[in-house]
Amino acid sequence: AFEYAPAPESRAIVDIKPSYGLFVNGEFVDGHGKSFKTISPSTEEVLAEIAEADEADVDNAVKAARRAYTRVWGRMPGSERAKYLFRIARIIQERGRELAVLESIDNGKPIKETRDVDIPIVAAHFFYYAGWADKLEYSGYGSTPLGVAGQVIPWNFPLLMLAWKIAPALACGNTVVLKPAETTPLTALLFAEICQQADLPPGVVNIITGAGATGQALVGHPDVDKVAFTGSTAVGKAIAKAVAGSHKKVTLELGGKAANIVFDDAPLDQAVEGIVNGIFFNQGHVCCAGSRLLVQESVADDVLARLKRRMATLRVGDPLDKNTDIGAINSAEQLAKIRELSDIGEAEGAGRWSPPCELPKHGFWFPPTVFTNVTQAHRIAREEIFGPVLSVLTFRTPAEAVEKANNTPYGLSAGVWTDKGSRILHMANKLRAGVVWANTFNKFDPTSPFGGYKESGYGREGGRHGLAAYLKGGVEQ
Ligand code: TXE
Repeated sequence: AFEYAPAPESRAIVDIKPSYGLFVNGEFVDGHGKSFKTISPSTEEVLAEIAEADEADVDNAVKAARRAYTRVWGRMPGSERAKYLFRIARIIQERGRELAVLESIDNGKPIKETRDVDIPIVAAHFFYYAGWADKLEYSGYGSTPLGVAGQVIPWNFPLLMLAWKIAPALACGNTVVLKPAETTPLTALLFAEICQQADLPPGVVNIITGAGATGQALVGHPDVDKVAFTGSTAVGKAIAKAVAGSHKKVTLELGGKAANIVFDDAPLDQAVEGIVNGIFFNQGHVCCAGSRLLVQESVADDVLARLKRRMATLRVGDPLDKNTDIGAINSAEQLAKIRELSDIGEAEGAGRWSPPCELPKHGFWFPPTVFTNVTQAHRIAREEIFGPVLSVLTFRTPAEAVEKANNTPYGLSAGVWTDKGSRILHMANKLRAGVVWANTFNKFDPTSPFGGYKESGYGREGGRHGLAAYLKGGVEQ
């Protein structure tokens, strides 16, 4: 059992209002539709009542974005747009603590991640793309924006996914209507306030809240020129079908089942840290999570023993406690999915292990879990669990590692742990994954493109390549 220190990050620094409207044309307005509640997954308390945008609300937001594009943003010199993006980046830094606490409360992820990872990278994205705004002629994709972007994002990195979507869109001269996920709307709504604080012209950024139907209305709106989606593969396919044949340009960032491959010459303690980071970071709610450990047979027992020792030190609990490693699972639905797939793993004959772990009484929790003796036929080796659950498979030769790593419908990321530089290059060439990390994992940087192969989607976000999605001359990769 763990002893918890009282949460030192005080909730007092965030101001959660009882209810929120939609952010359209620079101000908060009431929606025509219904409303829904957002709850804290670590306590199950209701945080706020959120407007659910209907088709008329979506239409208003798209109209506001179109007006702002035609009259202001689409004709503003890049050097002027850059000033707004730099201003937003600086306000994010200034209000970083507030954003981090709010994100941890609404999403359930540990404060040390929101404070040290999510929010700094959010600011870094705005700084990075601010730098591109007046240099687009060097992008290789021209400098003509597309128009209005409709963006739908998931709940696992609410503010970071917002930054990945909004920063490049604005830098290129597009205006935006963005829909955050229904379980994590609060930081996007605080970002709307930041847009006001930065004096961003009304309508350049519009935030509309709601569930799948709102997202569907947004991506289907005839006056949206660009659709950017991050979420499940099933919804990504539905969106691709819905926009097929239209003028809309689409980028999709979908699921993953990444292999984290450990060779016998790897520095094993370092590799174990990478395995832990790969699957337990953000409760495993990560599209590029290293959810399949492929370990070379000769070191498998050793690596597993070290991994279990390390897992026993992970602290699960209050997201606002700075010592917490694993926070709350984002929703009851996601918890049910993780439980179901884990039970299937056990029923299919894999060996299940978690360290002794006393979970809080309220909220949604799942202990760090490892499955051994997993075969490629097992569902836990094939399907995205999106939780703190690792499936371990072994291999003998590099060729076998490649074959197993690529044996998945996905292709978002992979990790290679070895002391041999030539092996890293060999593996990186053979792995069908958009990102291959070498002797590290889950490293994100605004200068690096990110995106998938196969059912992990298409298009790239981040870096120079991330501009392609928002410029007329860019083609999907
Ligand atoms: O995703 P959805 P869910 C995977 C992960 C997870 C599973 C289900 O395996 O367990 O998906 O999660 C909006 N048209 N990922 O159900 O439904 C929705 O409101 C337009 C991986 O939460 O895809 C939300 O804003 N939009 C992933 C967003 O889509 C629609 C991150 C994502 O929700 C829509 C999240 C529709 N028809 C889940 N239906 C990753 N790649 O990181 C829903 N939405």
